[in-house]
Amino acid sequence: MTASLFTPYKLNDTLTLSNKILMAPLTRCMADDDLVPTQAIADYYARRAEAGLIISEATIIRPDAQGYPNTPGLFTPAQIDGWRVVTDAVHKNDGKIFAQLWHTGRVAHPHFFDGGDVLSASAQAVEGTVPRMRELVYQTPKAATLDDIKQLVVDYAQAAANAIDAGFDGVEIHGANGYLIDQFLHHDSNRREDEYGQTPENMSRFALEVVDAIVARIGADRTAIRVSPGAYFNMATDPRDRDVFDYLLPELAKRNLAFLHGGIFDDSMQFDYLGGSISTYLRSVYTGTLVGVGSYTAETGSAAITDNKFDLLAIGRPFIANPDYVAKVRDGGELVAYADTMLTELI
Ligand code: FNR
Ligand code: 8K6
Repeated sequence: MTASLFTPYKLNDTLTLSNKILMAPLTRCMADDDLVPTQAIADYYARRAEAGLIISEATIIRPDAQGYPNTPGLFTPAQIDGWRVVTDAVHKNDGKIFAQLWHTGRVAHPHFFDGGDVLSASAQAVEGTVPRMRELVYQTPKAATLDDIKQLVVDYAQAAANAIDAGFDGVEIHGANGYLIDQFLHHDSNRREDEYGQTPENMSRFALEVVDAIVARIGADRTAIRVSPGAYFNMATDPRDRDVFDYLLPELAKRNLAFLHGGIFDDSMQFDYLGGSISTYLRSVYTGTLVGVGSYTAETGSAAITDNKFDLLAIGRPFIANPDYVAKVRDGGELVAYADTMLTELI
């Protein structure tokens, strides 16, 4: 029933995965106070090395990208050294690991970076407060100037180069879940009137500039991206967003990236303006390797791959509960059910 997951998958001439199960990126908020990954984090990922590919927890590209406590970074020498311990441990167990590169944009909070501006596409705040730190109310961001945007693109590319330096096999650009790149891609958060706003081409410009800068630094074979065409987290819905993704996705396909990954918690969610689920929509407009995700089991995910709904399956919460998820699925072992209380510990 899960056999389709256990054949190798060639992403490109550089990378072949040993199976089709990816570990989804999972923020754990357990880096040290300098945002350096610890030995416990290295051990946690090493235990999961049987995944065809691990995608790291979202990792911030620079200080003002931070929106949650103790999320790791990839911008200081100590952070790069800390990640090298992680990637060495994963490689020693024959695994592969990509870094997920993150800027939270308007979901950042100056509490984490000693004040300073919160940047977004436009001065449109997201409602609410930082999870688990309810006293921190989200602020109205500053609309990024053209100079800010140039610097952000440079900093994304530098973080990608740092990831390779730290021994990662590649990077996944976090363009999903209502964070900075996604804030340019949705009308709720992008009200700009310059060349980064209003039209699908303009609203896609920042995402494509980041992709192109990273590809120029580390190569398309080692570059992937995650996107959320359906607004569901930190973002309000606007049916006009469809046109933006109808433009963006074929542009991404032209770039021959390692893969495209949907950003969603439950792929059975239907979006009227996308004509179905996230994976159905992405499959209809994107021609390259597609990663499906969102409340799948190994059985339902394997069936979706057999039905050609997507090519690779990412598993999130079950991987938190079962470090040996892949072996259990392969050998028919009993899975431990995920519970939110497991987030306090790295098993
Ligand atoms: C997430 N998710 C997530 N997504 C992402 O792109 N970057 C991240 O850092 C995180 N962090 C994160 C933390 C926790 C605790 C959860 C539960 C989720 C979303 C995750 O990658 C995945 O899309 C969802 O969990 C849905 O997949 P599952 O869990 O149903 O297999
Ligand atoms: C990028 C991730 C930030 C991480 C913080 C922890 C997230 C915990 C999520 C728990 C799952 C809740 C699902 C809510 C999704 C919204 C769906 C409508």
